[in-house]
Amino acid sequence: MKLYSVSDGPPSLAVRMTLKALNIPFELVDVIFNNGEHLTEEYAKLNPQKEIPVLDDDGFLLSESIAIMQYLCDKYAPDSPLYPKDPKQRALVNHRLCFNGMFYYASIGAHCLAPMFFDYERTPMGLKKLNIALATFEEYLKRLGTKYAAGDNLTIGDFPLMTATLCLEAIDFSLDEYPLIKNWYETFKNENPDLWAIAEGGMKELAHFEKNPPDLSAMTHPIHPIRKVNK
Ligand SMILES: N[C@@H](CCC(=O)N[C@@H](CS)C(=O)NCC(=O)O)C(=O)O
Repeated sequence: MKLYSVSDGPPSLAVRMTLKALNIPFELVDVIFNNGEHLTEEYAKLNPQKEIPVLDDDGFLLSESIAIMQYLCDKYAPDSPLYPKDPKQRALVNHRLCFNGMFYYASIGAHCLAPMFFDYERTPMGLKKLNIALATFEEYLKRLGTKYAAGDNLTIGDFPLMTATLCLEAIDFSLDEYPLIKNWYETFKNENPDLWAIAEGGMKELAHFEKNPPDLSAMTHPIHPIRKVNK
């Protein structure tokens, strides 16, 4: 099994956490985002969306990090509490996965990551959306009242929420206004050091890029404006 992954990409890191938590051996193929390795026609054969990550399980190609995490659990660990079978418990895990992708990480990525790599400003509107997403996650944690995002046990629902939240740590965004998120984030780190070790590498890379914006001027991106660099 191969995972095409970018070393500081939250969706890739969430899949790597899943592989680690399930003890599945795999070959890690590093895709260098800053060189635009994912924008080639060769890469599009793996994933026509030209996004990272992609799983290649003996020729079975799967993109979309959430689908990959669900597939890994279903195929290799159907009885794992990481992806419970009980319909309501599983629905909550699925909710956290969807909430993250559609709402939480969507606003974190737009506010924290896009301006780190491309020619965008952080805007008051982006900050507003980010705070709405954080307040919503805070409320979900309050309503459920459990240690982890979808219950008292760790599930795959926690992984992408963690790898999204690490982007905030990378830009020194304080979680003081969101005590339940802060507590959940620290609990995850303390109780799952081997999983956090995977995420921490990405967080440190992002923290580096926050202070030293990468030079992507050799890249032609189909969507994002490339920052001009004075050489
Ligand atoms: N929906 C995708 C999103 C993955 C994603 O956003 N990957 C980023 C890297 S972290 C990417 O490939 N972006 C392509 C680009 O910006 O050119 C997933 O969850 O797998």
